[in-house]
Amino acid sequence: MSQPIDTARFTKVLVANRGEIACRVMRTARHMGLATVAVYSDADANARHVREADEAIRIGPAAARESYLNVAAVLDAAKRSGAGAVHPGYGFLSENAEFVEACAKAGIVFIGPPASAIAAMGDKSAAKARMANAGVPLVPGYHGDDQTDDLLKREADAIGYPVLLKASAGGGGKGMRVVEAPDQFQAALDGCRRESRAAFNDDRMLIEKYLTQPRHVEVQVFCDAHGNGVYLFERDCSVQRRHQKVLEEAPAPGMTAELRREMGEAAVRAAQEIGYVGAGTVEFLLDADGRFYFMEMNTRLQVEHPVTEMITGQDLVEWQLRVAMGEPLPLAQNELTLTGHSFEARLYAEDPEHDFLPATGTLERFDLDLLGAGLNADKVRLDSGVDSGDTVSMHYDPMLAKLIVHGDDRAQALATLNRALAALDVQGVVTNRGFLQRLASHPAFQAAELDTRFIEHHHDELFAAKQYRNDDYAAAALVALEQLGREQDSRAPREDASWHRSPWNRHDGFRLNAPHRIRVALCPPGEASDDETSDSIVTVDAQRDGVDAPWRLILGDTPLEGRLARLSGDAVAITLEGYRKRVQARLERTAQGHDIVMTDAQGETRLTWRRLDAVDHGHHEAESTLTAPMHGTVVALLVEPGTPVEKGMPLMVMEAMKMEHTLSAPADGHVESFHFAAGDTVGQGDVLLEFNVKQ
Ligand code: MV4
Repeated sequence: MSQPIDTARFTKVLVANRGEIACRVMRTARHMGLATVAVYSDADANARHVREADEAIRIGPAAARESYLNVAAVLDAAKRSGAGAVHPGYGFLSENAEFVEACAKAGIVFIGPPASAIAAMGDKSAAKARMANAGVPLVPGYHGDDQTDDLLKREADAIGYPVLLKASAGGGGKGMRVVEAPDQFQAALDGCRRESRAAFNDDRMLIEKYLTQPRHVEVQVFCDAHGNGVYLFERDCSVQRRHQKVLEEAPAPGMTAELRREMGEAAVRAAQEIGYVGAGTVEFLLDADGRFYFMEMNTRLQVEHPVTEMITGQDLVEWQLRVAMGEPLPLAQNELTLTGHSFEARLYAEDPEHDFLPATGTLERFDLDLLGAGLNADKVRLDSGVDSGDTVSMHYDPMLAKLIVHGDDRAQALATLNRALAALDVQGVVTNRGFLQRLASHPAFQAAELDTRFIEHHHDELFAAKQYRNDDYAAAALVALEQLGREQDSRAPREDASWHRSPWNRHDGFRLNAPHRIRVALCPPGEASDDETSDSIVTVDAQRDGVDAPWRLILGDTPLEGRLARLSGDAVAITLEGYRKRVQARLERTAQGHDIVMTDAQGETRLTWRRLDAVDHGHHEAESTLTAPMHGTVVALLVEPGTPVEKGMPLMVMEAMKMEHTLSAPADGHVESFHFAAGDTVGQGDVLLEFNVKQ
């Protein structure tokens, strides 16, 4: 069935969104040769989506209601820019039928379904009636117009308890109540009605049999304007927290080919029943017995669409743009294939230790060290709306980015996810990264024992305080020692006895000679105190005979021999008693002090540290030496020995790896002697000069 349609070719697309989805949509638009227009609120004037756009238009103040949700302002931006089409992303105006109609009136293509399809799914009761009509399985229940108390009670009794009361106007878990027994029905009905009147100005209810351990399995569908519809298989999104998805995967574990086809075909029938066009998701509850039931339809592209892209090798935003241009679907059902397995983990700026309170601040670092973690760039994707240096405000959803991975099978993909989570360097803003690692490495998750109460069910293990072992303290001590070795100013730690100030600063690659004996104190984050006798503090004594010698550590009374070798990026190899492990090691400044964060596929180990005492210098208390960290050439000597210099003043210039490095005074004092002259070649570890610190 083919009907003539206006080919609505457009060359410029406005993205009516922000964050990762705005960046993601623009990436595909660019690849397709389209010009991109971003919109921004005052809070986002320099946000990543604005930086990446060809053009960007201010649409109002920070508050979403006055900017990203403001139909008139977004439409005005589309007209001003001359964009032929608007992509709404998800959230904001993506399921706003009024906005869709306003676009049509202005002659602008809305990249999404017709307003009528959005409206058809907006009302749960009406939608259920239409789904029943299309032969889509429904949870046994009642979704009629008669809303008298008596009738609803009789229907609930007939369905059998427990039942679930849902607001007809609700969705996404809003306005739902479980009723366990008949004598609780009336009170629950009254409460639920009150809530939905307040939230939606509509108190119509529907009743369903309550499934106690369902999985959330949703089918990606796509329809074009020519009457074609396909499904791009399913995703399992059972791991949620308060109806907020956390981990998603495709395909859903345990699906048979037959169930996949039945669910897929039911989903396409659901979409075609309401005249759907574009990308949509039909959500099902999958019961433990393998039966599935329609839950709701999301009439937009979803956050978790990348897992479908990974297993199908298709770009769903490209499909959306092509369908919006009037083209037929790029592939037919029998041309779509499912390869391997994919996971998505959502990185939120929120604090799992404090009831997931949203976090704000400046992202000092935001990087994914693929190389250091030994990851294949084809198998890992980071969809992000932020970069290092960006600020995270409280105005919008706290999702920062999504980490998406692909593997040949579920186990391989999950191992890659854990490795990639460990390789993510995010500093300055508290995130749920550690929580994602605990989830993704949980034995029940690894065994695909999924249901919608997974987090609740495994709460104790997911939130248990980490148990620290001797090896954790020793490894952290080695990271601290390496950092101290790079440090310029040997006196800073002694002056700075508090946990709150930086015991180091990074200037260039030159290091002060490692002192003969160092003590560091380590403790779990949040337990830092100035009381050195506190039980939670472990002190480590460290000594070595030279830069190439191993560290001899004493932890409490346990002696250990250890080494640290830097690999690439944040990757280091830590060897303890001949047992070598590769981890990502970072130093983070936190509110409590300075943390050493070591991540590997098993999760995150975080210890707050400080240096306890300084150096045993023998007779030359205040004398230091500066050594070359690598092979190079001396370019110039900048001061006369004996001339007083202030801390930070340049003393010497060296060239190494085709770069000039300036070596500066570690403290107020003077150069006692230089060991080399301009033009000399120096080797790694050579003492370059003796420095006398002013007392
Ligand atoms: C249910 C259900 C059990 N039985 N319906 C939650 C969101 C909304 N779209 C529907 N939801 C549910 N409906 C019946 N008949 C359990 C849920 C549910 C849920 C569903 C998917 C993912 C997470 C969930 C968490 C709690 C409850």
